[in-house]
Amino acid sequence: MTMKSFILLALSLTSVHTTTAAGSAAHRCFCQVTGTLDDCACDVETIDRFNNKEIFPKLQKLLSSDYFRFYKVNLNNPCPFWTDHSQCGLKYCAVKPCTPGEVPEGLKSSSYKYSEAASQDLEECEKAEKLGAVNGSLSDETRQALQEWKKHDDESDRFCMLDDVDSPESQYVDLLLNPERFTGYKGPEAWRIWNSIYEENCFKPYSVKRPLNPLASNSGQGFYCWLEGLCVEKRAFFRLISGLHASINIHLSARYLLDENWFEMKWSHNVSEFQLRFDKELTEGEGPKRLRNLYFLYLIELRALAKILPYFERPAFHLYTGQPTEDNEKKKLLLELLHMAKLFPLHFDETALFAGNKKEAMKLKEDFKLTFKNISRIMDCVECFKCRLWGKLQTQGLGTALKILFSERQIEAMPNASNTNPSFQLSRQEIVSLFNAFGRISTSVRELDNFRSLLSNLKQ
Ligand SMILES: Cc1cc2nc3c(=O)[nH]c(=O)nc-3n(C[C@H](O)[C@H](O)[C@H](O)COP(=O)(O)OP(=O)(O)OC[C@H]3O[C@@H](n4cnc5c(N)ncnc54)[C@H](O)[C@@H]3O)c2cc1C
Ligand SMILES: *[C@@H]1O[C@H](CO)[C@@H](O)[C@H](O)[C@H]1NC(C)=O
Ligand SMILES: *[C@@H]1O[C@H](CO)[C@@H](O)[C@H](O)[C@H]1NC(C)=O
Ligand SMILES: *[C@@H]1O[C@H](CO)[C@@H](O)[C@H](O)[C@H]1NC(C)=O
Ligand SMILES: CC(=O)N[C@H]1CO[C@H](CO)[C@@H](O)[C@@H]1O
Repeated sequence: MTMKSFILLALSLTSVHTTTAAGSAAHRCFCQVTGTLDDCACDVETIDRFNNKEIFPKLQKLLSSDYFRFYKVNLNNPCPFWTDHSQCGLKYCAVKPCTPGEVPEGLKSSSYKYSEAASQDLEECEKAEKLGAVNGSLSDETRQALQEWKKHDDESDRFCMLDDVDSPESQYVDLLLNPERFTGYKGPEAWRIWNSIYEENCFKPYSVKRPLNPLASNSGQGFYCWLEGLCVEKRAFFRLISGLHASINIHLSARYLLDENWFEMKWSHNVSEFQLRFDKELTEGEGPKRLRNLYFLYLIELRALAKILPYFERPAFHLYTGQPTEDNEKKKLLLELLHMAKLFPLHFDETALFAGNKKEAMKLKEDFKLTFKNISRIMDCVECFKCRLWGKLQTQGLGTALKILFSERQIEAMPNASNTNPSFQLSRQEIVSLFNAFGRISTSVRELDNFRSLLSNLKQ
């Protein structure tokens, strides 16, 4: 055989090999990531189109604004469940808090008010800020009543532990400077977190031991058979957590540290890392289901955004950073985004959850809430600070979405003074985490498109 024909043959062989491998490599991750999603009336393709073309670009723009990029968080809460010794020594885990000069004046002054003011002033401030967003035509007695109600009710409405933003331990973090990406956090420490979430904080029939822990021997039993036996709410709970887990693992595969030299670090897609996590054959069939759970999570958060629209339509609501022109512009952008979310044709129907027998439903909701709160506490046990930051932000964001979907209170554009029920409220922290958490899920859905093409072009 001449050299030339050998090369030709080799080339044609590779290309044949490439097409089959390409088809199957993409297929093995995405074969089941198509069509109708379980427990809801929506399909993957509709979400892909809607997210990638419409939501994603607008949301990215919104999240780069000052209001949304500065997130106040306490990363120094001790782990309430076990003593964590190993502080993450990996440099990619470091979170760089903002120096005072980097935080916009408007944000700082309100935190100044909160942290420095005497306690009765603090109440005044809180009242001014929270009730200030509400129409001013309330009588003093109503205000007083609302204030009282709110203290009690906010807590009962919540799905999530919120950091004490007034604590001196809480700091602003610039999320744009601290992107969620590969950190190298893995092994027993990371598994302990996921394990305690799935094993101790997820509903499941007690008789079933899921072969989650990679340290334990794999019984070969499929994870998902036990899911069938659960009521829709408990199944939803698991799928939300699994969707969040999938999203985190997509991000670390999409922003993997590929190369590092004296001058720069190169972060980009690591296709084999993605395959290890989501390829059907490499994950005993679980990978594609995890990706479907990501879409489920997407639908839940999207529905919450559609539902919260009237709250942000209030004329008195401002994305306050102290720069009026920019603040108005951003509010306009926010409302455009929410209107877009509202127009999505196949929304999740949250009324299907916690329906049925009232007493049982209430109990179930209470359990759901307590369990989710506990998961938000577990985030304080994550040793890698960068992971802790995004873990806290995303559980808070999801908790806020659940609060929106399942609050007993009306979300209205004009609070009704003669209504004795206090109106629905969100804190700045809840707002920032809600949108940034959705930003993560939206980015993951977008990244799946990138991985799909990378896998199709795979040469090996
Ligand atoms: C809160 C938190 C945030 C993190 N953030 C980051 C980060 O920003 N950057 C980073 O590089 N690493 C992060 N990590 C670590 C990362 O998630 C993995 O734990 C780590 O990469 C090790 O991966 P693994 O392949 O061993 O499996 P893990 O992802 O640790 O999963 C453990 C086991 O859970 C099961 N499992 C995996 N995915 C799913 C799913 N979607 N649904 C259901 N079950 C599943 C599998 O059986 C798997 O063996 C974070 C971890 C935690 C707990
Ligand atoms: C909270 O989570 C911890 C750690 O996994 C677990 O030990 C504890 O039982 C959980 N508590 C509740 C009330 O679920
Ligand atoms: C990509 O991920 C795989 C699997 O984790 C790893 O073995 C490989 O070294 C990574 N590639 C690069 C360029 O870092
Ligand atoms: C305000 O609430 C009262 C009592 O619930 C109701 O009768 C009234 O119609 C409401 N007004 C508006 C404008 O919604
Ligand atoms: C019920 C209502 O709309 N009350 C007041 C809301 O605030 C505006 C502007 O301050 C007043 O004009 C309304 O009367």
